[in-house]
Amino acid sequence: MNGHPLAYLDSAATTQKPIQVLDAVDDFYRTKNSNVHRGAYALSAEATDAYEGARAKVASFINAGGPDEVVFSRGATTSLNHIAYGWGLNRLSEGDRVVLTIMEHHANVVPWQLVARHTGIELVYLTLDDHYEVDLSGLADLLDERVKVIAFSGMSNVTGTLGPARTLVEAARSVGALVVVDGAQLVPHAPMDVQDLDADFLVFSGHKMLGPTGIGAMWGKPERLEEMEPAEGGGEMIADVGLYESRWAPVPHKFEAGTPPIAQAVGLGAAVDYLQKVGMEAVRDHEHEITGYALKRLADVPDLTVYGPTDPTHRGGAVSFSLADIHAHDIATVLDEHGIAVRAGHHCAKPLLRHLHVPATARASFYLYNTLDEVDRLIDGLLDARRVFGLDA
Ligand code: C6P
Repeated sequence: MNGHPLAYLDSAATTQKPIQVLDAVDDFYRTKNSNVHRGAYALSAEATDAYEGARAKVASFINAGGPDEVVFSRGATTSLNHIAYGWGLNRLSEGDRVVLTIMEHHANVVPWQLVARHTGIELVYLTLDDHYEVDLSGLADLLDERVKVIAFSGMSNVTGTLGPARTLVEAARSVGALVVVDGAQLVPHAPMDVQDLDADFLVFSGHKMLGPTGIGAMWGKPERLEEMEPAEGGGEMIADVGLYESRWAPVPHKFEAGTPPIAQAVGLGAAVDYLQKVGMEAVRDHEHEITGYALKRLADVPDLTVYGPTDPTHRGGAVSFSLADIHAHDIATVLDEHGIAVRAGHHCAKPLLRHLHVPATARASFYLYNTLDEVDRLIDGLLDARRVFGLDA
């Protein structure tokens, strides 16, 4: 890239794909391509088996009670919209509260705002403290029967802050509220056990965990999925259709309207196989090492501010920073000239950036294929940015 080997430090945006995933998608299209749950012929049965097999793999990856607890969707965003519309719109009303955190991605803010427009519910935010941890000091005062949902990110895509899942699940239970965990940045990076997590819903995206784009999942507790209405209607999701009323197919199919992303699901299944073979503990430990090394080396770059917790074992591998008053896009441009890919901007987390009083940050994010050498190259690139923008003059 620009005359250098690519150092891809943007896995929080999307990850690279192993050959096993590419092969699985290719093999599906070459040998099994047909629609699922429809054709009364062998090829369609094979496609259906591959699609449902992928569901079973994803269910086992997060230790779900069974494959029917996993709904395939386009990704975390679509899953959160399903929950907000399918559950929130039908079950929330004026005076009810949804508690979010200031570090939420827009995907866990805007759908609730849309529900608020229709229902008059109130959105309430927990902020971050000076250590970039979710500030829980006001939580106890917030908790009353008005709180119906607590929805939070398992790991911030900007600061790497971990959502305090245990505390928030306990808090929600104490007032009978639902828990929605945005696992877009969590599920790809650490072992996940939904039975241990004990939330009501968990969402994530396949493309952030070595899988294809266009596929993701919503896990839900069986009773929640039963009581939830579909947010989309159409083929595949019905048991019967009359002129004025319809009945839904059983869970999870009632949430999968239309032809699903079949090859993408198969690719996600292969990604899950790959991650399980590596082992999620190993993935997590590797990222702790890289993130720890990055934080240590970034601390030595003059005029550089990191926005996020300092302990690499209690945070994710998304590391946002600014360098003096150089615009984040300019930093990314200089790094790009060194073959280093980082993201710059508001990272679809504008409330958080406002809270941090910065218009944009540069962000390096790591995954299992990144190396310490790439971190060294990042540091060299940042030192070059200092020279380019005259900070060393
Ligand atoms: N964050 C990033 O560069 P989708 O786009 O549906 O796959 O994922 C949405 C999403 C939801 N929650 C969190 C915490 C996220 O980080 C993301 C996606 C990307 O940080 C793209 S903005």
